[in-house]
This record gives sequence, structure tokens and C-alpha cells, in this order.
Amino acid sequence: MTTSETDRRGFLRAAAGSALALTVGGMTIGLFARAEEAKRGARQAEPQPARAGAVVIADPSRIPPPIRRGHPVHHEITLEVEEIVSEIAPGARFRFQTFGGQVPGPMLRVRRGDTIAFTLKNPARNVLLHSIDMHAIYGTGGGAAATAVLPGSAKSIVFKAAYPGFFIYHCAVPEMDMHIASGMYGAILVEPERGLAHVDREFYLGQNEVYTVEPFGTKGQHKFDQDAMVREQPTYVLLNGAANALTVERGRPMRAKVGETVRVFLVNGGPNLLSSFHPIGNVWSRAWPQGALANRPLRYVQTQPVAPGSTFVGEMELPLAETIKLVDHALSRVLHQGLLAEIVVAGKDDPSIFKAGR
Ligand SMILES: [Cu+2]
Repeated sequence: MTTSETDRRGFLRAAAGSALALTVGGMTIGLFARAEEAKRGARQAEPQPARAGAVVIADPSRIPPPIRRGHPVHHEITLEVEEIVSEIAPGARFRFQTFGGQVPGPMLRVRRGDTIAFTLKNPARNVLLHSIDMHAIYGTGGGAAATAVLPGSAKSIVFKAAYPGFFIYHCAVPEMDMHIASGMYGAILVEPERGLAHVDREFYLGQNEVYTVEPFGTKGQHKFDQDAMVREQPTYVLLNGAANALTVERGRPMRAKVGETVRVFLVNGGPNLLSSFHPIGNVWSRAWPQGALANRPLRYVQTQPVAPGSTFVGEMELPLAETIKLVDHALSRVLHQGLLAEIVVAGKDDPSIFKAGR
């Protein structure tokens, strides 16, 4: 185990030990967070918080372009926390905790060796304490302690992207499991110095499970179910923040063309469930488990385990017209809990590869 892993686990344990430990240390932050938690419980049941009507579904194509430079640079990056109510299924609303108003949070893209001045902003309209732990960071808590920020304030860190790969970031306050289950995670891509191979399209997806008192698809406002979370029995398991969000049926499928190569970035926020990521009707021609891009890819992988708190990068060839369904192959999640995303591949059939019988 590296020093940074030890530190991160230590912080997680301390944080899980709760707000009391923080107050004993002479910080008002813990008390405040606990009081705010109590308020949250009351507010969550209210049907119309400040940002009602927003949609948290991250557009899988809206990500920074590949890096083509051969030298390190300095970045100034600010992420704003948004606590917002959004549709989790048609007619069903849920109070999300988000980075940048979307699930997963914005994909950050830098090159190994770059430095990043990063600011986490928690606007005054929010209710809860938040922070960020990036797995791309050498440092205590992955930055979590240094970025713990109350509503109406902002905190900054500076870090070097010292090692390459595709890494999750997530909120890491004492109630971090609830925050992550409510959408508060995203990913940062640290490209190797040589960059990534050319592909025609890239898509960015995030999986997390949501625990609610109300059954799947119940109309109206859902309340968070803490007990169900501890039992690890979610109501929803989602890609990009809503049931079947990226499908033809819901009007937001991903699109590509025959002959293209696509790269899919998946981050599994969890907080608890392993994803068994599979492209129905295709295969991961090149696969980087754990987003560990410094390694050679595995070839022709069917179903890739993606741990909570980790990522996956996979590439597909598209030899013929089809609709590829991206699923967690724990299929009850697909059939009963809203987990599905589709890539519609337009173009010609190729009967030499596949044809249906008469
Ligand atoms: Cu948070």
C-alpha cells in the first residue's frame, strides 16, 4: 500500500467516525454539518427546493477534447456544488447532490505533469457541507480535508497530475455515502505524456445507485432511504443520473456511424455496488481495467468488473449498423432499476458478419 492510500483510508475512517470527532478537534465545521444534516432531513421532504426543474443527466459527449500538446501546463479549474431536484424517472423527483449540476460531474482532462489550481465552490443557496477526494492526487484524503467547504464559501488546492490514468473524484464529507448515492462524483482523465490513440468518438458515463423510500418509478418527490443504503438495497441503479436516461425511448441515445471507433469512459461512483460493464452486441476491443492507462489494454473483453470508487476505459469497433446496449450485467438492475444506455450505430448492415434468418 502506498502512503497516499494509507492517508486516504485513514481519512475515510476518521470521516466515517462522524462529525463529533471533528468537533472534538475544536472545529465548528462538524457541528455545523450535523445541524445542516438535520435541516436536510426536514427539507428533503419538501417538494420544491431552489433548483427544481433542472436536469442532472450529463451529456456523454460533452467532454474536453483530446490533448495534443507535448508539454505540461497550468490549469485553473473551479467546480461548483449544486444541490438540485431533478427527475430520476418520468414524474419522479429526487434531490441530487452534484458537482456542476450534472451526474456524473464534469469530466476533467489534463496531461501527466500538468499542475492544477482547483477550487471547490459551495454556493450559499446549498444546505450541506461538501468536499472532493480525487484519486488522481497524492495527498491527504485526495484533497478532501483541504476542500471541505460550507455553503457560501470556497476552498482551493494546488496539485500536480503526477501519474496517468482515468480516476474518480467524489465528495468525502462524513455522510459521503449519501452524497455519492445522490450523484456527487465524477472523473478526471490524466492523459499519459504520449496522449491517447485517435478514436472517432468518446463518451463519458457514470454509474451510481440511489436509495429511496418510495418504490421505483413512483410519481412525485422521493425521499432518501438511509437504512436501504446501509443494507445496500437500492431502488435505482443508474447511468448518468436518471432511469434509462441515454436511450432511444427517453430521446437521448448516443450516436455513432459504421466504421468508427468509439472510446467509453465509465466511472462507478457506487457507493456500494460493483458494476459488470458489458456492451450487448459488441465487445471491448481494447480495455483498460481501473482506467489504468499506463498499461497495455486487454483485448476483446466481454464483461468488465468496475469497482465502486474506480473506473474503466474501453474501446469498440463498429463494423455494422446496430443498437449497442451498455449495461451492468447484473441484469435485474437493467430490467427493474433503470440501468441502460444505448449507442445507435447508423450505416450499412454487413451480412458477412451478421444476418437474421427468415
Ligand atoms: Cu457532498
